Amino acid sequence: MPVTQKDLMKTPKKALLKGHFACAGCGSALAFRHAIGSIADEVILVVPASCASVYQGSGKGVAFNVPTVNTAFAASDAVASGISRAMKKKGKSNLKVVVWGGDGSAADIGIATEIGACDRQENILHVMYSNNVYGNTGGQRSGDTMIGARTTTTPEGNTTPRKMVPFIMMANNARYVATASAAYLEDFVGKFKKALSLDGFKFIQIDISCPPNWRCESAHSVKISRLGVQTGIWPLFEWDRMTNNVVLSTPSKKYEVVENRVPITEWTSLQGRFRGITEEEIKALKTDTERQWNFIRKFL
Ligand SMILES: Cc1ncc(C[n+]2csc(CCOP(=O)(O)OP(=O)(O)O)c2C)c(N)n1
Ligand code: SF4
Ligand SMILES: [Mg+2]
Repeated sequence: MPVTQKDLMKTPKKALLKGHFACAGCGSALAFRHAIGSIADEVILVVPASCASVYQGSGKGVAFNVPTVNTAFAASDAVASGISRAMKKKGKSNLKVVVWGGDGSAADIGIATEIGACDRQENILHVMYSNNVYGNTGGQRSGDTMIGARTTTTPEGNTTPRKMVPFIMMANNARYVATASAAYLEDFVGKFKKALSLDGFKFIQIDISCPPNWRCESAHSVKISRLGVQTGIWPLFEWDRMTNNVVLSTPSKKYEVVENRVPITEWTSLQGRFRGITEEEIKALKTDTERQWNFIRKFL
């Protein structure tokens, strides 16, 4: 059943308490509150080194209101696999094991253990929240950084196409793969719940705005995420291994048609990370966006 705005307002339990350390306008914290809040009584969370290790708070004031295991960067899916197996042995298969980590671990440093867990069909859900950089350590380029983005390690603009992690997970036989956006939380929470209803390895990448690293206004956080979808930069879809079909999600349907898309410059102009972007870089960004869409079209 689709999740509605009303359901979001009634998120059963607060998973993220007052006093968390996330920046104002953090899309990851927003998504966390609704997704993890919707299953707060039945989740065990695994967090690789990331902003989430920090924004959970520390000491007596810890803001994560769910059982959480913090792991080394590359180990999260291995740790989650162990927990999932142990819970099954104890007869507690009702507990959902969720990895909540960034793009730095999911696209780069942790991808080996992630693919390993996928290959073994471990019963876990990996949520990759993507701010397109190593945010926690100062905003270095990750494998998921977009063309043209100025990061601390690509001050003149990133030149490499983004690594398309959802397609990597499809190719590695995940049970369920989806993309989501912090601007469309009903869609995200619906996919999150669907993923958790399935056995095996599930993967969701969620696009989240990150005001300090995207150098944008906190108040523009949701607007920028929405434009990410409307410009076609971030197509929302789900894929199920049983059908091998991609289903475009409602917010993205219209934007498969290039002529319907909002110009990319409406999205770049709100973000300091694209200040100084050239016509050539915009062209390359559009080409890379179309590369994603062409991949999706093969499965429609
Ligand atoms: C093996 C290893 N390399 C580097 C680090 C330092 N480190 C901690 S968090 C982090 C950035 C994580 O980036 P990402 O996964 O994208 O999450 P974000 O910080 O953006 O939320 C880095 C480089 C580390 N903890 N371990
Ligand atoms: S740096 Fe970005 S991802 Fe990290 S807490 Fe701040 S807004 Fe969120
Ligand atoms: Mg990141």
